[in-house]
Amino acid sequence: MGSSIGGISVEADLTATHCPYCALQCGQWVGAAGAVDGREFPTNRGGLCQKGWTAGTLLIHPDRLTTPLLRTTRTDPLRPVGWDAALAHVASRLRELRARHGPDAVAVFGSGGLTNEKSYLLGKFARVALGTSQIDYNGRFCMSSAAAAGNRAFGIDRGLPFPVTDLDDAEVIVLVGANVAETMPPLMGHLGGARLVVIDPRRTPTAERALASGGLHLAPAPGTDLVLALGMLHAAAVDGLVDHDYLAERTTGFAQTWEIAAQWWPERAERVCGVAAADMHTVVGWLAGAARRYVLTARGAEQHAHGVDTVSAWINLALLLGLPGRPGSGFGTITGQGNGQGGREHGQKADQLPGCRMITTPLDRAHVAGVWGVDPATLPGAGRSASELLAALGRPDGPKALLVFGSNVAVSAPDARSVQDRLAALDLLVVADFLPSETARAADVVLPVAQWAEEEGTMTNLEGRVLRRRRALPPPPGVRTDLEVIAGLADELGVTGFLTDPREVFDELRLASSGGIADYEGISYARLDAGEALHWPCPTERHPGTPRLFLDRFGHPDGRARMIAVDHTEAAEPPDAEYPLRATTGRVMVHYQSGVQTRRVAELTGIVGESFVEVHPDTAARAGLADGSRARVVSRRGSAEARVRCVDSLRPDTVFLPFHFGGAQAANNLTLAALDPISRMPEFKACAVRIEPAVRP
Ligand SMILES: Nc1nc2c(c(=O)[nH]1)N[C@H]1C(S)=C(S)[C@@H](COP(=O)(O)OP(=O)(O)OC[C@H]3O[C@@H](n4cnc5c(=O)[nH]c(N)nc54)[C@H](O)[C@@H]3O)O[C@H]1N2
Ligand SMILES: Nc1nc2c(c(=O)[nH]1)N[C@H]1C(S)=C(S)[C@@H](COP(=O)(O)OP(=O)(O)OC[C@H]3O[C@@H](n4cnc5c(=O)[nH]c(N)nc54)[C@H](O)[C@@H]3O)O[C@H]1N2
Ligand code: SF4
Ligand SMILES: [Mo]
Repeated sequence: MGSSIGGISVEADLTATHCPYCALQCGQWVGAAGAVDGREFPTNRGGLCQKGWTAGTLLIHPDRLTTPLLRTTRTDPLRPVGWDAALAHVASRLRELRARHGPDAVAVFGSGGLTNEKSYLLGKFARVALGTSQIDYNGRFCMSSAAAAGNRAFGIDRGLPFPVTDLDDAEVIVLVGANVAETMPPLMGHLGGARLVVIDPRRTPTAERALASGGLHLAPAPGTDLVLALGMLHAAAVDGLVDHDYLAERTTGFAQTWEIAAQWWPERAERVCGVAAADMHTVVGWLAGAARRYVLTARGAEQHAHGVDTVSAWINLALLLGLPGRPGSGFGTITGQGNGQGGREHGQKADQLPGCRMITTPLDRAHVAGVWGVDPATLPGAGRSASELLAALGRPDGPKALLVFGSNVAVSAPDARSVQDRLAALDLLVVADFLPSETARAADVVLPVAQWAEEEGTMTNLEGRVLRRRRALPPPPGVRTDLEVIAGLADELGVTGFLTDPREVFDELRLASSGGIADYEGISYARLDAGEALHWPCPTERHPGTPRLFLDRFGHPDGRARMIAVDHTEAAEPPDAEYPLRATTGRVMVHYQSGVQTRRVAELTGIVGESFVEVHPDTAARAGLADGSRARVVSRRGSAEARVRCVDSLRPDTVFLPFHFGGAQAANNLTLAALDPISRMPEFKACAVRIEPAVRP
């Protein structure tokens, strides 16, 4: 690499890039042989978590896919094949299925782990080369509830409308369903000065930090956050803490919101969620009494069948106290995947086109069709959401072929066993990956692709800041980039106009996003490589970008934020006599998502090498279990094997499993695909289970 990147001088063989994993996008140096070091960057200040430190081992892992694999019947093993043969086979099967069943017979599943360039090209490929409406992505499982709630309240969906360094000076931060000490460890460095309130059914490491900061840990039952927010809203009102001037100047909808919140006095809310009414008064008092204060949500609050309303309830509280759009205060949601923000802006979502444009809006269609050089009438409409798409696979009216880029749905989708059945019912499953994920192992064709340190591109981190991913070393021989794979397939299908150079793809994306909500037109590789910190929207090359949104106005035409009247709904599957416990799921520090990558890193599996279930000791004893026993957790969908971890601080009615393991240990054998009516987010964080000793084989 050269001697200066972004104004930073570079050692001879080190490349300045960012971590492959989460949305914090910590700065990394990567050496020409794949060695990784922390790099000074505002989100991580030089530090990395264990996943980031060990990411380099996967570049040279023996399981690395280095040749396309193909089989013509599912009973055969996958066999190595050349690229020409693999792509020609896929294209001919796609043509055949399309001719027989129509364009929607082919579906595409993308990822918030893909660069902006890949997300954009995949969306274009689906709409232009395949002509299918059937595209969605794993961000549906991640940010969709937060995005929908942000859109309806603020008119713009940017996870954090401010840089994370703004949090450094906060006095009070309320974290709702966020375990950042494990999910984004370097972020804790930005929260250290504040009194923290952590809302989580479990006493997580983040909750421990809250207690150490003089704050509180509130432990609602899974799926009852909305009631807690209503109780706190009520407490704020009766304690005289409402910011009436702010409500009058900057919001609408208070009267309707209050009609519902008025019925949720803290003691009544306490009976549903289990958090003491006194604590509700305390927390709103802290928030109202501080000058610099934030409310942040993450997946614990959002991954529910009423996740959008739950986020809206927390936004309502933040608005009531006058936080959003004020310097030094705000509401935000903590985006999860590396490109979870950019990945949801550039057209992988069933209903969206690049720039957060809507596929159902004629002007939006016309703009994007113009950039793509096609007739707007040829663009398909909105397709099925991720869960609904997976549930339709192989059905008479559903897709017969699926192309997967960057997701391991066989492990990470709700009710994973039935998703595996659907994959098995397909005529054609194609998976592009660099490792043999559970989904890849089920495929007819596997296409080996480059990893983060082997490719160029851009990512948009949790702050809406666009970053450069840079190539430190070439991919192994035989491996192609996702862009080359997508363009190669388009070519085989006889469709031209698919570029493979990331910079050229980005320049096209800039035009497609121009004038949209997520406007990238003014962002260029040249500006990023010169070290500029560019947050979207950035409409022109002279525009400085927008690190802070909403300071003057919100995104709705009237400039006001909207309070949305929301009320409590019981979880889709409440506990009963047969399944008396609430199971919730989430993450541990050393594993990432479905675990395809981190389960292959010895340093990480040495710390957590198998699934576990956190159980209160009394609950364990009642089930004939003790710390260290092997348990079977059973729901109406299936069961998951896990080692018992007795946790005194856990609610006795709740158990917790990580979702990082597959097969018999998969937490998603238990979960259900009950979907939020607006975001179509599945209820990952609450299902009814019982727990019993594992039957010995
Ligand atoms: N180590 C690690 N880090 C990651 C990832 C990873 O897989 N591993 N993934 C990245 C991605 S894609 C994401 S989306 C983020 C997710 O980041 P987080 O949202 O912080 O992670 P989770 O563990 O899914 O959920 C957070 C907490 O929600 C709690 N919770 C469960 N149910 C409820 C509930 O009903 N209400 C409330 N208030 N809390 C509840 C859980 O106990 C858990 O501690 O992490 C990112 N960072
Ligand atoms: N029970 C439960 N289930 C959950 C959650 C939960 O909290 N509980 N969380 C949900 C959330 S928030 C998320 S984000 C999802 C994530 O779950 P998945 O969508 O399954 O994500 P990963 O496990 O990261 O799988 C990514 C796959 O793509 C590959 N990959 C990585 N980068 C690239 C790339 O650039 N190109 C290509 N072609 N392949 C790549 C990896 O090797 C891996 O096989 O899981 C969801 N599932
Ligand atoms: S916190 Fe996220 S971005 Fe930073 S090193 Fe860990 S996984 Fe990578
Ligand atoms: Mo996520």
